[in-house]
Order: sequence, then C-alpha cells, then structure tokens
Amino acid sequence: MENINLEKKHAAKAAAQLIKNGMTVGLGTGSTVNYFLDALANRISQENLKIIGVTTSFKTAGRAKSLGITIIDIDDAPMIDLTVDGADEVDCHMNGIKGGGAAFLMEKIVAHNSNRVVWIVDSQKLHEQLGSFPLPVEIVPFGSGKLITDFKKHHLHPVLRQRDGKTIVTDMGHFIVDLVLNKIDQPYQLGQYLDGKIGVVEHGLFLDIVDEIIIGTSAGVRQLK
Ligand code: ABF
Repeated sequence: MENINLEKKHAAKAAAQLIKNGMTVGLGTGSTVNYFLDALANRISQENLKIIGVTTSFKTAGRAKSLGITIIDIDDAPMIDLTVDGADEVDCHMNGIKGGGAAFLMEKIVAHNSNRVVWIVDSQKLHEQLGSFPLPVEIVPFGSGKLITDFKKHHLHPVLRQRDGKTIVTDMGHFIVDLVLNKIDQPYQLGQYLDGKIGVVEHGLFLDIVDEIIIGTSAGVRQLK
C-alpha cells in the first residue's frame, strides 16, 4: 500500500508543476488528487501564485478551501485552463473509467469545459482493456428500480451502490449503479447505449477526453500522451 501512495504522490507532484500563475484549474476528486492539492497549495504559498480552482465534488471543495485555494463556481469561470483529476482505470488508448469516488458527473462536466485535461494515476490503474473496474452509472432515483431491471435483462450485471445498507446519493442527488462487466469489448458502443437510456444522467466511461495521463512509479513518473 505504501508503494501505491508513493506512486500517487509522484504523479501528483508532477501535475502540480504544470500549474502556471493566473490559471483557472479544475480540481478533481480522489486520494491521488488530494496529494495534488497538497502540492498545489505548497506552490501557491511558496511562489505566491494566483490560482483559481473549480471543484468536482463537495469533498474536494472542502479540502481545497482548507488549504487556502480560492474556489469559484464553474459558471463564474470564463475558461478552465487545466483540469487535474484521478481515474479508476485507464488503457493505452487514453480512455478510462472514473466514478469510484461518486463524483464523475461533475468531473465530466468540468473536463468537458477545460482546455486541457490531465489524469494522475498509480501504476495499478493501467489495464490492457477497460472493464475490470465496475462501470459507474449515475441514474435518477425516480424509476431506478425499472432501469436496474432493464440493465439486468441486458446482462449488464448492475449493482446499486450502497454503504452500510444505505443507498449512496451523489452530490447532485442521484443514485449510482455499478455495472460489473469484467471487460468492455466495445466501450464506444456501450457509451452510446448508456447515453440514450432514459433515467441515465451520466456514465463513467471517459472516452477521448484526457490529453495526458501521468502514471506514478516508485522512481518517478511516466506519461501517456
Ligand atoms: C476520481 O478519481 C474518481 O473518478 C476516481 O474514483 C478517483 C480515483 O481514485 P484515487 O485517486 O483515490 O485512486 O476522479
């Protein structure tokens, strides 16, 4: 576990070096991003950088504010120069699965409105093929039972995300269903199918979105571009 955290820290510190004075930065969600926030806060204070943050979750907003990072609403930001976020799984085609942290709807909106998107991941996140990580799908609570039944009919193996027996509700007030697929042969077709489903708000397939993936290693980092 220690080695994974070292890899996360290496990736996070490398991403913090991409930040330039005056930037508006999209701040992702997750433990790797938390290391990025620490490194960013250090740079801001040591170099007196003027940075504005746009967050992807209430959790990140709280952590960023506690670190003294100025946060604004996405609609008050003319443009997001660079978004740094984590991921649950990435492949060599620069596609990924996100949503283990239940923030992928806001993450996708922030990424979509960013000039550049960089993911920071540990080496365990890189897979030959997407799908070993269950695919998160954010759904509207109304009619969720029927939607889950429909997913079952299509052999998508849906599991309603719960914690301690209680259904998880996202920052935006929706439920999450995780599709246990093991492997995804046709990610683009699956993404189009989910995009068209009534009741689906967003899914965790991030296809053709990221510009660079920084993979932490025990000795440093390597990049996928
Ligand atoms: C977030 O990064 C989520 O989409 C994803 O679950 C998380 C990865 O988590 P971690 O960095 O803690 O491994 O953006």
